[in-house]
Amino acid sequence: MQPADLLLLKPMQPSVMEALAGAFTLHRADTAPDPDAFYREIGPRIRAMATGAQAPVDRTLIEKLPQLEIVASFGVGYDTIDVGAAAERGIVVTNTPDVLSDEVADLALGLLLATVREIPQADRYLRAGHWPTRTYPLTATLRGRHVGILGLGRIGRAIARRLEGFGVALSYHGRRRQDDVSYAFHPTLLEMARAVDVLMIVAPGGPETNGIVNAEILEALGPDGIVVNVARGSLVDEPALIEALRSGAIHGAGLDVFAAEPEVPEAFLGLERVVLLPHVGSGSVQTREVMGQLVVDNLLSWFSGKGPLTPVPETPANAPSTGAAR
Ligand code: 8YV
Repeated sequence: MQPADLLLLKPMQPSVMEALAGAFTLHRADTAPDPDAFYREIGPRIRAMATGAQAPVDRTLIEKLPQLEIVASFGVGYDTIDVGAAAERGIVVTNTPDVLSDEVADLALGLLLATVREIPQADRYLRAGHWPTRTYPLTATLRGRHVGILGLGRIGRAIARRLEGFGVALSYHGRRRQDDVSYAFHPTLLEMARAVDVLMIVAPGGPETNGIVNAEILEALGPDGIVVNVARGSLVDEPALIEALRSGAIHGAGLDVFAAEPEVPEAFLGLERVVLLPHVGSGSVQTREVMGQLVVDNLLSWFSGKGPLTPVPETPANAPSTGAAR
């Protein structure tokens, strides 16, 4: 049988490229000299896509691929894929949940501690040779804090479990109360922001959460408030966050994600009480390899007739269960 035609919008990590090349006929949109001609010629043959958050899959693209059966995405967040448009066509979308939860949770804890105790700033202070002249200024503390988790999904729970060991109070806000946890549930984000002094953002991106961490929420966190975001930059009103940091409405922020990555608003760079990371939450060699393997395994499982391994919840129940028979 002919290997199925698979579209890549951008190259993926070498292990994934190698595995895909062994099982599919690959077509790379990013190296096509004439994109219109590329989609005219290749589009009708494409049955699969492998992609990631940095390469959006919108309705216009989906319409150019009439035979598309499956979009396998690298990463747990899939806010850059139009899952509604995919569902209308019965296209399966898969992501890579679970395999990155502990890695992202570790990073979230590191970023929280780094922000509260100013670890990168202290490192810069030592390197700049200031220590012999003056000891580093005293910092804020995690002691006695109350952490509010926005989005108690798989990663949010992994963060909460770690925080239990740090002896802080824990609350959460999300779409619904979860009966199997003892943390306090707040039906609104504002109510939670009033109750806590750390806001840990782990909810999915997309239209429902766009800009929900706004000036009112930041004000409610208060002058000791810390914001940590390991989810998507789109959840935060960045100009409002910059203003809150400048005015002292909150104390500090640790950010692994930004609204227009890899662009970072210049104003953040000039602020002292922020720790900025280039979206590295899941970025260890080991975890990225496992994520890549899950992308490949979803595609192989689909085309061998065993169905997708980790379809997103929006994938329609009436989607064909496998791609093997076509
Ligand atoms: C991705 C992420 O790995 O899983 C997600 O949703 O944001 C990251 O873990 C990253 O975007 C891949 O480039």
